[in-house]
Amino acid sequence: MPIDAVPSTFSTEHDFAALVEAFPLPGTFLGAVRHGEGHIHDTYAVWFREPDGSARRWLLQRINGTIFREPDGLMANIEAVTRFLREKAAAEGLDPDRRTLRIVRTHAGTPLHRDAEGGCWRMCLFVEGARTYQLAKHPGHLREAGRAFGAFQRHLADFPAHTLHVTIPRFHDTPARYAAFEEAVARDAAGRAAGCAAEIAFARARAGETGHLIAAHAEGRVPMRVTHNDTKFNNVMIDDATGEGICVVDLDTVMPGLSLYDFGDAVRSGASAAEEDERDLSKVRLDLGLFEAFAAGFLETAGAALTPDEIGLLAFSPKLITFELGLRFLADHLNGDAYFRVHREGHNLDRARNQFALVADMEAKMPEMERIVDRLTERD
Ligand code: GN1
Ligand code: MG
Repeated sequence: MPIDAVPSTFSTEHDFAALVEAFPLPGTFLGAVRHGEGHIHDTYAVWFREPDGSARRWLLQRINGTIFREPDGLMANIEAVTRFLREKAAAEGLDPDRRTLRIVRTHAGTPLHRDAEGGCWRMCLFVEGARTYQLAKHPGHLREAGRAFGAFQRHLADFPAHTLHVTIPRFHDTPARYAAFEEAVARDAAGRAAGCAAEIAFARARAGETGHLIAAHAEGRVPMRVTHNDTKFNNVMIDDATGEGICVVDLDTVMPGLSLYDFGDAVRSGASAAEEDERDLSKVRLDLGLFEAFAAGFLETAGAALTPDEIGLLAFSPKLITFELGLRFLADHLNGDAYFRVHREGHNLDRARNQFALVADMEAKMPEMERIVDRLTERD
C-alpha cells in the first residue's frame, strides 16, 4: 500500500510498540488504530513501513478473557479450522490468504502473546482489497454472504468436530438463554426491571417457542455440525473488485452446533432493514428481498449438504435467533451491561427493543418466508 494510506493519528490505549515486538513482522512499526464494530474484543489495525518503503497493516486483537475463559483452546480451534480451510481453498485454486485468516505466531511460537497484565493478544494478516459492511447495500451482498457462509459450512462438513474446544458452553441454546433472562429479571441487579416491563412481557409471551431447534436435534431430526455461531453479515468480507463474499471472519465461536442457528443469525443481521441498535423501530423490519437473496446463496453452496428437516426449519430459524439475541441484550441490560460493550445509556435496552421488533415483523412475515424457501427448494 502507498505510505500515504497510513492514518495521521494513532491510538494510545496500549503500548502497541511493545505488543507488536512479540510478533515477527517485517518493517518498522508506525502505530495502531481501532478497527471494526465488534462488541467483545479490542481490535486494532497496526501499521508498518515495509523494508521497500510501502505501508502494510496487520490485525491485532486483545481477546476478551471474561467472556472467553480458555483463550488457548479458542486459538487451537482457530488454528485447526483455518488450516483446514486453507487446504480447501488451495485445492480449489484460490488464495488461502484471502479465503480465510492467517494467524501470525509469536517469536516464541505460540498463537497468543500474554502482556504483563495477563491480557491475551493475537495477530493476523489484514485481508486487503475487501471489507465488511454493517448493512447490506443491495441484495447481491446478501447473496454473496449466503454463498460464503454456505461454503464455510460445506468446507467444514468433514472436519472432525469432536476435536474442537467448546469455547462458550451452551452458546446457542435458546432455552438456557431464556432461563438466564428470567434469572436476570429475578435478580434485577441494576434496578432496571421496572423500566422494561413491556419487553419482559414480550419475552415471556414467547417462552414456549425457545426449544424448537434444540428439540429437533434431541429427536435426531437435525444433525450437529461444525458451525460458526456468529454469522453476522459483518463477519463476511466482500471483495472490493469482484463483489464476491470471499472470507468468513471472527472464528472465536466455531464449535459443534446447529446449522440453522448460523443461517438464522445471518438473516437476522443481514436482512434487517436497520442496524441492530437503531432506535427508530419503524425502520426495523425484515427485508424479504434480502432474505431471499441470502437463502438463495446459502442453498447454492450448502444446500446439498442439508437434510430435509434442516430445510424445513430454515424460515423459522431467523426468528428464533433474533429472539435469543433480544433476550441476551435484555438480560445484559438488567445485569448492568456486564457483557456487551455499550456506547450510551440504555444501549442494550435499545438493542433488545430492536431485536424484538424484528421478531414481531418476522412473525407477521413467516408465511412469506416459508413460501420463499419452498420456492427456492422447489418443494411446492
Ligand atoms: C457479539 O462482537 P460481535 O459483534 O462479534 C456476540 C454475538 C452477537 C453479536 C450481536 C461471543 O458478536 O453472539 O450475536 O455480538 N458474540 C459473543 O451483535 O457473544
Ligand atoms: Mg463475534
